[in-house]
Amino acid sequence: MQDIQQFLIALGGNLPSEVGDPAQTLNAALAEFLQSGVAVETVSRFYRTPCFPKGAGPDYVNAAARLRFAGTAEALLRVLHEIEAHYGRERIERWGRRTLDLDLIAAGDTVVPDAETHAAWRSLPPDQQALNAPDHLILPHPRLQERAFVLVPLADVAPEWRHPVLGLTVSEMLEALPDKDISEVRPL
Ligand code: PH2
Ligand code: MG
Ligand code: MG
Repeated sequence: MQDIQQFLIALGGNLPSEVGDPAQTLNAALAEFLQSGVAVETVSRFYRTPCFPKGAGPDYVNAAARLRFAGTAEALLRVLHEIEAHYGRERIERWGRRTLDLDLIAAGDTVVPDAETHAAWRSLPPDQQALNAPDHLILPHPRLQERAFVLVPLADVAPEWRHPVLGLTVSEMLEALPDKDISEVRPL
């Protein structure tokens, strides 16, 4: 059996699903992990966050969780996609609206697929970010250090987790963001 690894995920949604509003959808999704052999160690508070990019859709509810799972990052990603599908997630628009988005943020301190590819995705200019989606898993998530809607919830569950490429903890990455971005992320 494989080693049990610690994984960090981000949860979000800004459209109602068949189980209710985004907060109800996030709770229902979290309850499903155990059936897939994934242990949910800690869940953050839930936050209301303005949609990024601004104006692309209604406010999101965002959260983060620390998971333990005895499988690969790719296997966990399949579980995330299965759970998303249960809540009516349709992969049409990349950024605007979704009932449930489960993003794999990190698998311990592993860098996937390699440091060079990671650097290329991290430095993608903003106008290219909406056009180019990686077709393979990139870990840690290449945009996590820029987004208050990821870092604020993550600071609830893993403030000391250190980014294996940037060398900064979650708390340090959060401190580097503009105060305005942080103040827009409000507990529900
Ligand atoms: N997710 C996106 C696009 N925009 N905005 C907020 N506030 N929260 C999100 O989780 C989010 C977003 C793509 O997954
Ligand atoms: Mg997302
Ligand atoms: Mg996603």
